[in-house]
Amino acid sequence: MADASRPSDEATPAPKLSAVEVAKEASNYLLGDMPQELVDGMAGFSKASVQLLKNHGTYQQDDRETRKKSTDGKKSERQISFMIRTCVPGGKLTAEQLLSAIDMGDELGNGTIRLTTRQAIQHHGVVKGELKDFMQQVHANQMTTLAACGDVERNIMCCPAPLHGNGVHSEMQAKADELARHLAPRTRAYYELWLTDPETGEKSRVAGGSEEIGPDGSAVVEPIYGRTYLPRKFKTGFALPEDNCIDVYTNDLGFLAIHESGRILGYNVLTGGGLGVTPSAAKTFPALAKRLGFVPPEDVLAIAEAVVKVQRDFGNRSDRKVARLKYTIHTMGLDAFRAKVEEYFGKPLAPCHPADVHGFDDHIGWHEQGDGKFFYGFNVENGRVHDTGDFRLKTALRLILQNLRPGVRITSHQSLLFTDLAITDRERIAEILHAHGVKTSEEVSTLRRWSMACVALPTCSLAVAESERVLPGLIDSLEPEVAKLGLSQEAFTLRMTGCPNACARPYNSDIGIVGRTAGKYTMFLGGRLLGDRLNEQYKDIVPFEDLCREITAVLTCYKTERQQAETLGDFCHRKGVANVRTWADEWLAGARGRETTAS
Ligand code: SRM
Ligand code: SF4
Repeated sequence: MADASRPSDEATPAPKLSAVEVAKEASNYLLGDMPQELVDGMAGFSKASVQLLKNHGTYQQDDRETRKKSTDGKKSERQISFMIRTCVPGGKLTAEQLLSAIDMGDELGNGTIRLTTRQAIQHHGVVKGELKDFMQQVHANQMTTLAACGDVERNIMCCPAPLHGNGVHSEMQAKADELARHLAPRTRAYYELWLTDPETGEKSRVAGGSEEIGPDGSAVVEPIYGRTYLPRKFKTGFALPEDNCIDVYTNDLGFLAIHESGRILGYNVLTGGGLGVTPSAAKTFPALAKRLGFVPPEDVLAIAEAVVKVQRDFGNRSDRKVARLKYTIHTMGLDAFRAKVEEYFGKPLAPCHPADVHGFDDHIGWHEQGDGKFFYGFNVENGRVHDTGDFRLKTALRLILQNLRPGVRITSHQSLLFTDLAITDRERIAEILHAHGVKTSEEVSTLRRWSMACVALPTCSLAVAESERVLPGLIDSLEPEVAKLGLSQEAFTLRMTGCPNACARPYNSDIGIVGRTAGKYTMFLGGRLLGDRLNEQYKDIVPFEDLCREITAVLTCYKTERQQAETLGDFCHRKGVANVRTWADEWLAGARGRETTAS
């Protein structure tokens, strides 16, 4: 593939590199001082290593609640531990791999695991002294944490449905796997650091070491990324027009599979999606990906590589707030960006196929696979697998995995699909779940099923408000209100995050609730299940205690004024968020009046 020259810096001096860029540059392909720091007896790593570690799939964190407990006026000592994210391309794994991940959570983590909004697995609470053991167990499990975080291609998402009827899903899933392998970093640092046997010095190779030889005769370590990798995280996803379950438009790079008669003709290439914002920096914004062009299946790897390389060479390396691909496109302009991608790609891009997303399926419940077997979409609230009191989801999952040995897939809604089942397994699964105080998906309300919350407190260092720990309670109070309105069967997305970074994708949902400050949230309305429209701010600084009433007011407005079969998001968008607010505020004032009269 022809590689165009990088931008010239002859005319203007290059802006100062960000500290993360400096650390990457000095790291010798992501190794840095980590080998020494790993065994220095300290609880954590240096600032530079903390940045490099992300590319190895781990974040240094501390329990923020323990931090707060200092009462003597002094700064409390931070209890450092690590969050570790394991890649699961397209969410596909085996029963053994998931069982092992659950065991590792018990043995080395905080006793839980978390299924993420990008179909991966997170562990929390691993201490530094056990990081290496953890990574070796992940490797023994034939998985990797390399590039689960960091300035590289992250876990590639793909519709996980095991539908074998016409071959389209399997073909797309195989393409996503191929691309994940193609874009995996080749550095040997990962196995130098984590997989070297301390006694024999023997290394188990995971992804490393390119065979490519450069013009000077030396091996090219990272043929795609180069020495300093990408300016920022990079995310890719694969979806189908009739099923955008992975929210393809929120990815830096999206592939929408265009198919006819059971054959994928090619992919519409979408670029520049990304949701995170910093409210104090007006230059930041959420964006949905833009339609760039169409490629046949055999060009997917080449076009992805071209887009990645353009971002590598033209993305902002001095200001990380505006370093994602969406800002590169915004700065260059879409046409200039497309021209540059075509230059790297080596040929012009065909225009996009007119097809676009028109459906969405979370794959929850029982479904035929098309090969005589069945799969069961099992709702895991906020992706957290735990045993707490009478609710023993972790134990129930263990039993299902051990007894039935199903295939497993993680959805981008933080839930699970058990695959390759017989219909006779239905009763057995329900029995196991009920015996452990867990509801089947069929018993979970539509409202809860379509909700998501990010991790937030106590582990996330960026959280300003609660999310995972409070959304279940909010839904408990909303469920009777929704039932009273006769909307229990209505599917709409309710997504909550503990800060504006948007890890549960609140900005294209029907109702987005985003942490603003402790106990207060910004509400957004007017996105939709299809994921192809950003929502708009509805109200700011709403106390958590008011959220139930505020949402009930919006739903009452929807119930009263909607047109037939109109979804909540479409209704809010058509009526206008300001008009919904006026209506809902009048209703709330009336409701308060009625309460006063009644008392
Ligand atoms: Fe995220 C940072 C958790 C999906 C946008 N995200 C974080 C960190 C690592 C906090 C940090 O930097 O210290 C969070 C770890 C908290 C913890 O204690 O576990 C975190 N993000 C998550 C997960 C686990 C949320 C979940 O509930 O599942 C998701 C892991 C996905 C994965 O498996 O790879 C997760 N994060 C997302 C998504 C959704 C998506 O990708 O589909 C987004 C919005 C899409 C996007 O990228 O724009 C997202 N996370 C961010 C951002 C904002 C990025 C930006 O461009 O502004 C940050 C902060 C940053 O990068 O500086 C962030
Ligand atoms: Fe943390 Fe914010 Fe992401 Fe939630 S949205 S996990 S609070 S960074």
